[in-house]
Amino acid sequence: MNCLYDALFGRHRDNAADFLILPDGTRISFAGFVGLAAQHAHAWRAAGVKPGDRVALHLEKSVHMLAAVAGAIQAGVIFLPLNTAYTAAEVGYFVENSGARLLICDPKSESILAPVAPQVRTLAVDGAGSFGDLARAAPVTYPTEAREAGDLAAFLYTSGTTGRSKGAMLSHANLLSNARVLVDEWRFGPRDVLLHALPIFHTHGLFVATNVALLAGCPMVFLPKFDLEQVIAWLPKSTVMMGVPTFYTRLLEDARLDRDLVAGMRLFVSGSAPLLAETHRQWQGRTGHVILERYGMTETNMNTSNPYDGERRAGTVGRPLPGIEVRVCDDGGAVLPAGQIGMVEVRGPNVFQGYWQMPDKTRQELRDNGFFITGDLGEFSADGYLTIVGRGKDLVISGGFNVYPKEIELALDDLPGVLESAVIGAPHPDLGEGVVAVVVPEPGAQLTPEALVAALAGRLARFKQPRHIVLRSELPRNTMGKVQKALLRAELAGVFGAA
Ligand code: MCA
Ligand code: AMP
Repeated sequence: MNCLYDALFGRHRDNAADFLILPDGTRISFAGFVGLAAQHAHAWRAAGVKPGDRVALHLEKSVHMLAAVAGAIQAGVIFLPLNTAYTAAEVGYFVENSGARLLICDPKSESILAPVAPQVRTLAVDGAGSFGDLARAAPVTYPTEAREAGDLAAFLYTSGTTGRSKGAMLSHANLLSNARVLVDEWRFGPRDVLLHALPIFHTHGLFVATNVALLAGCPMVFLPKFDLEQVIAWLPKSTVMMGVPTFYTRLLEDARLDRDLVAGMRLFVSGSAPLLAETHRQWQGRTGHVILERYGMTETNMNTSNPYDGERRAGTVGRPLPGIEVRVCDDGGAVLPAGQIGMVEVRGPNVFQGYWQMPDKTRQELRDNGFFITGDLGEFSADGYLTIVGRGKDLVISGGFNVYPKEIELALDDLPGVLESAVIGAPHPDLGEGVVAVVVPEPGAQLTPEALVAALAGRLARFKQPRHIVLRSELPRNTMGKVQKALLRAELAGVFGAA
């Protein structure tokens, strides 16, 4: 028994229906994909990986990457999907911290990543002796490794307010329980066609979108990334799209978006970052569809959702999903009534198992009674809709990617000539929020924003790098000496022209 494998893949062994539709029209059936997954399970074993080992994947979105993930689940291997935008230094940290036995990557990044992962074999997906070759040579069936519901399936690294990334440990049961709830709540069935333009190294694209399609037995139009032309071309042949708010704002900027284009669609889901009420309304005006906004986290998968039937209220993230408790608490953990703002806490089968080898961090965020302290500030309405009103954690969400200011500040402060820095998010018309750094040079240092960005290049993924840098002689501080980021946010709100 391997409940996650059996539910997502095993039962499709003889299913000849389409699972993946690629942009060039190629179709891969469920049964075909199950065979590919088995070949990748063999490849993990052939590469020396055992059940319970960790492996890291630094791969562009592809059928092979998805099959490597599925194969890891079948082989009982814990997988770490990594954002391909991460630099070698960032990948090195994840590999070392997780103790990953093997890192697989695309051929183009092999030479860059090999030095940071000396304890693992870096194998390309294609090419002689590669992981891909191991898979291609393998049989299309594999004796599935038994896994208990509580066994770990994946580590997803999430940056922290201290600047150090933490590996969120997700069990088979965490992933399966959430996917089941979402299939029911969003009425997924085999007649759906899911337009999939999200990356598959994060919860949204991998667990919310892909697992739901697998459970429902519906095909996915599997686009390599969000490409406006491709999305517009495939919308008429799809029934559901899941996206970050940037997908919706980009589509709204295109005159081709109208009711006819989306006539065959039944559902648009948004999440990972706040959807502006204005975007929600504009979308309804142009398409006649009301976007369904939901709220989740890496540590918990999805927690709340606006209803499928019933009012999808703009600016809110809806009600707690079935089987999941969501409460709003004061600083001491006492539950607050509707109408009061406090910390959002979550408990349920979806909540992760803790941070890998960080018991103190786990204790700080996961209460003994099972409630996870999300770091988001929220408020319930009298009729049970949750609004996320802000963040108790210092976090910027840029185009759906999380950027923790502390990590950027530590990198900036480390550069020659930088005395100190403060990083904030400012409203951005395309990305929701854009990263802004206020940097104080050391006396006499000649710094320019361009030189600072160039110096960060090898250290931080591009999406984390400031898109706007302001040089100042000092940072505003309160009487306790704490940097007043609220003042900076107010002052710099217009730098991207979106305030
Ligand atoms: C790309 N770039 C970005 C971002 N993405 N910069 C800031 N923020 C970003 N999100 C940079 C690139 O490095 C490049 O920089 C330039 O922008 C253009 O790159 P390109 O690849 O063309 O970008 P894009 O295709 O336009 O991508 C924007 C995007 C993409 C479509 C918004 O970032 C995306 O798909 N985001 C989705 C993220 C996601 O799945 N989040 C879910 C996390 P340069 O030109 O200078 O080199 S899971 C989660 O949050 C929870 C659990 C939840 O609730 O879902
Ligand atoms: P991640 O660490 O990538 O899992 O990001 C999780 C964070 O994204 C949450 O803690 C929220 O701050 C934010 N988030 C996700 N969905 C929404 C939403 N619909 N509205 C507002 N914030 C959201």
